[in-house]
Amino acid sequence: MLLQAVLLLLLRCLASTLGQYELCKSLVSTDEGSVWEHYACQPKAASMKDYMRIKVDPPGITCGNPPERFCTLENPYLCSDECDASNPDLAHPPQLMQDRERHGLITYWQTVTWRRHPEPLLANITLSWNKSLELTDDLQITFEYGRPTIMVLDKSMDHGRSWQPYQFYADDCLDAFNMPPKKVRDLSPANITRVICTEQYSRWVGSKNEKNVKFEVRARFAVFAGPRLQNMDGLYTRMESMKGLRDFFTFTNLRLRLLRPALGGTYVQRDNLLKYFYAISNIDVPARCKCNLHASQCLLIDGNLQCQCEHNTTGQDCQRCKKGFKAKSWKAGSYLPAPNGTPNTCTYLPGRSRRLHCECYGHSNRCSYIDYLNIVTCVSCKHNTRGQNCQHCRLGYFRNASAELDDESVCIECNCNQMGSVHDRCNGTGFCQCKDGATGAKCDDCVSGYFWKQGCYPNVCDEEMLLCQNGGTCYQNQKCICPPEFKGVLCQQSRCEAGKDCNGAPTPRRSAAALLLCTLLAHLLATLTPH
Ligand SMILES: *[C@@H]1O[C@H](CO)[C@@H](O)[C@H](O)[C@H]1NC(C)=O
Ligand SMILES: *[C@@H]1O[C@H](CO)[C@@H](O)[C@H](O)[C@H]1NC(C)=O
Ligand SMILES: *[C@@H]1O[C@H](CO)[C@@H](O)[C@H](O)[C@H]1NC(C)=O
Ligand SMILES: *[C@@H]1O[C@H](CO)[C@@H](O)[C@H](O)[C@H]1NC(C)=O
Ligand SMILES: *[C@@H]1O[C@H](CO)[C@@H](O)[C@H](O)[C@H]1NC(C)=O
Ligand SMILES: *[C@@H]1O[C@H](CO)[C@@H](O)[C@H](O)[C@H]1NC(C)=O
Ligand SMILES: [Ca+2]
Repeated sequence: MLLQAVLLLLLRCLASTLGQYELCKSLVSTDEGSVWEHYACQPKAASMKDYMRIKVDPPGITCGNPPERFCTLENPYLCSDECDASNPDLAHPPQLMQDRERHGLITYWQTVTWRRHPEPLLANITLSWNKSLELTDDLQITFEYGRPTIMVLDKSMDHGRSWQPYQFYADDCLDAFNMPPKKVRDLSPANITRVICTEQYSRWVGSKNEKNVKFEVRARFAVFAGPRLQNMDGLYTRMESMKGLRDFFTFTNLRLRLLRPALGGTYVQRDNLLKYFYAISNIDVPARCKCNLHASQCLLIDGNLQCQCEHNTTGQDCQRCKKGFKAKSWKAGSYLPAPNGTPNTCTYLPGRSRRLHCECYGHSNRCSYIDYLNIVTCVSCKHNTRGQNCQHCRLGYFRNASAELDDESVCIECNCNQMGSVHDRCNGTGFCQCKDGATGAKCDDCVSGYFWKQGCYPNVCDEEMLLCQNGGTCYQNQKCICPPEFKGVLCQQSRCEAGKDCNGAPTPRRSAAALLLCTLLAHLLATLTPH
């Protein structure tokens, strides 16, 4: 008990220090002992650049193959820098956009220079996670040697099948995109999810002064949560009620379309195209796994982020109910009511069972879940019952019509006659299946024309059609008992029929006996007669 109390305190304590929605469940004590309480929960925000896959287009856009020289915008005649893909110290591959920089050494991906001007210098950077994520703070891209003058940030929510613009960036929004320039702080709660074009991150201020391009998440959150995000409940309440707000921060892929590099002024200097290119040293993606408020953990498994789903949900984003837990349709967890939200747990199918004490009509107290059939079934039904709910009679038994389903004598043995029936099973009213000639509910009788002798056999003789002939008598329909002169099943055959033996051998034998009898009689007569 003490241990449990300490554990409880620890969990409560953790819950209060972890922040909001970071626990899916905790053990609470009630009158009936300790039980788990379930809450809406979400994983912690993380630096998702560690998990992103980067693809740059077109092929050959990365500098260094062949090696080339480049200059800087501030001093276009200082062109001592070199990009060489075959030299690790001078190479600028894409992974340098996501590395962890040490000792203040800035590492960056760099493109070829704009040597084909006036053909535009275009590059795409596609970032993929193979997982739905939700932005939790500003997305930030750090450009070395100046920020692009025209750029689009796109997002996909379906693993790159479809894309939509997320934000437009240009030093002149009207000119580049025919959109009026906006800032996030111009947005009201009603149009916070509007896609805007901003000039804030594209104007030339010197390449060292301002390197970052942002997609503002904090400023958008602040519209609901206050300037220092002190009222996150306000934001979470809006997330529940405002259609599209949660989706606005959700993505599986991001794409940067770089459409024109930094120019360092108004015009492109055609005589020094070696100073125009793109270089990115870092892309910060603060986000959390989208688990629909059904998981507090998101782990890297076989190279992919996966929610560790609770509440009997499953799927990469906990977006489905587990098999066997589809009583209600799936629902995302809810942030409301604060502070713990509603888990919207998936539950067992009703009717088939009620949790683990399932319906067995008193013939079993044990159930098990059969995964591949997706059913809960009673185990070891007693009283000769069977079935998912012990609602049927075992083979060889039938339903007692005058007993309730939960009666111990609900099933009556069929008692089929072993000799007369095909097998020992009977139908719902106790009738057995009889062999030819057998009849009766239990098949222990014979139909007429049959006689019983360890089963029913066709009559050999009777008093109607199968009469014994020549004075024979019918014995229990089984055989005719014939007089000595006759034989055959119905005594139909005379023993003399063959002819010659009849007046031969048998007659002298009979005469001898008669002669003997006569002799004896004659003797008797002689002794009795007075002389
Ligand atoms: C960048 O992506 C867009 C959209 O898919 C495509 O139209 C464009 O051709 C791509 N640009 C490059 C340089 O690959
Ligand atoms: C994406 O993630 C899912 C689930 O984690 C996995 O089955 C699939 O193979 C992954 N796809 C790629 C391309 O990694
Ligand atoms: C958003 O709404 C505010 C006030 O309703 C309006 O002033 C602003 O122009 C709107 N912004 C956009 C981008 O439509
Ligand atoms: C999910 O189902 C199991 C039974 O398989 C149950 O023990 C558990 O408590 C359920 N989880 C929730 C959150 O209801
Ligand atoms: C059928 O059920 C009734 C009611 O429980 C019981 O009295 C009767 O004995 C049962 N019949 C048989 C053959 O078991
Ligand atoms: C069982 O078989 C008997 C005889 O064939 C029939 O009369 C009776 O209706 C059957 N009962 C059921 C429930 O099928
Ligand atoms: Ca870097």
